[in-house]
Amino acid sequence: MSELILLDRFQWMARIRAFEQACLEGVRTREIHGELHLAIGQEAIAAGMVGWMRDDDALVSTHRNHSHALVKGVSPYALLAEIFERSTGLCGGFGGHMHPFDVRHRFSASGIVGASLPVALGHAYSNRLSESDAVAIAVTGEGGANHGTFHECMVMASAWKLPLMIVIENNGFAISVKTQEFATADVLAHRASAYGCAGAVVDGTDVDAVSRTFSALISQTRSEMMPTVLVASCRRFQGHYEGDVQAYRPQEGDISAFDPLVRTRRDLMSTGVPVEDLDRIEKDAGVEMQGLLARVRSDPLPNSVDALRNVFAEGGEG
Ligand SMILES: Cc1ncc(C[n+]2csc(CCOP(=O)(O)OP(=O)(O)O)c2C)c(N)n1
Repeated sequence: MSELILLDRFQWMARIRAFEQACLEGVRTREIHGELHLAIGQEAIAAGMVGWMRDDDALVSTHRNHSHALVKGVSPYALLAEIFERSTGLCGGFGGHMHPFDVRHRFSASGIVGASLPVALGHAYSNRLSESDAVAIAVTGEGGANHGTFHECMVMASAWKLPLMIVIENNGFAISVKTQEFATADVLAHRASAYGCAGAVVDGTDVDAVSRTFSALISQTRSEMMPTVLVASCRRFQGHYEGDVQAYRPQEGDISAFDPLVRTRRDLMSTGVPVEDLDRIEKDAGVEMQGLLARVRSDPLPNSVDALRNVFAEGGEG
């Protein structure tokens, strides 16, 4: 594990955004079916985690999962192919964008809100049983943090001293429900103290702050074998899903002040990084993801004959 410099984190954010933009294209062309949930505006949270997770740490995410998959080491090509429903995808094109599953990188996600928590809890329990000091990270939205699973997992993880870290991405809305209608970021973090655990709040648009806070909490989870909760607040730039008309959303005007890429760009320029270098990083990220998209588009779709494979356990009796 190593400390990345801010420029590296800028590059990660640029790659995540370019990946999301490549997905956006698939909605416009109707190559992607069903709901697509993007994390444009939320890139600093995933990019701040880079360098602090070990290969044997598990990361379990939500319906809005692409950024987390990428920073956990999932191949962007296999992920994009999965989202574009190709047989070369991570799950052969049958999982789709909400259910990527990568055993090798200990990454998975679920479209069931609140489901990342018990799955991560299972990883944490398994780590404890095998006397490993690997950590399990559950990402959830602030809406998901209102589920019973959040509290049930905190009860069990604190009672059994399990290395579970919960990252709450507080993007302001759970579909159309404003966070401020039920909690503040502080209230969400204080929930950890009800279980005798540490909780922290961070500005999720400040990649450097996310990195520092995430690093401290994951180290604490690992060394103390106790759950922790990190609340990272940011803005969701897109609708809940692509196609959401967002009638519930007030006119927010210029939201570039909340754009983590704009903010990091400004910070880097103030330290003397030339604008051309930053432009090149963003351009290269776009070229990389458009290159993957071209590859994915020429890949075959899954064969319908395989639709029922890997659905039921095979080889059992009757
Ligand atoms: C158990 C369950 N209930 C409801 C839904 C429908 N649903 C999908 S996303 C979502 C809101 C999630 O909000 P939040 O956890 O804040 O995540 P965000 O979308 O803001 O990233 C809901 C209610 C679901 N997928 N699963």
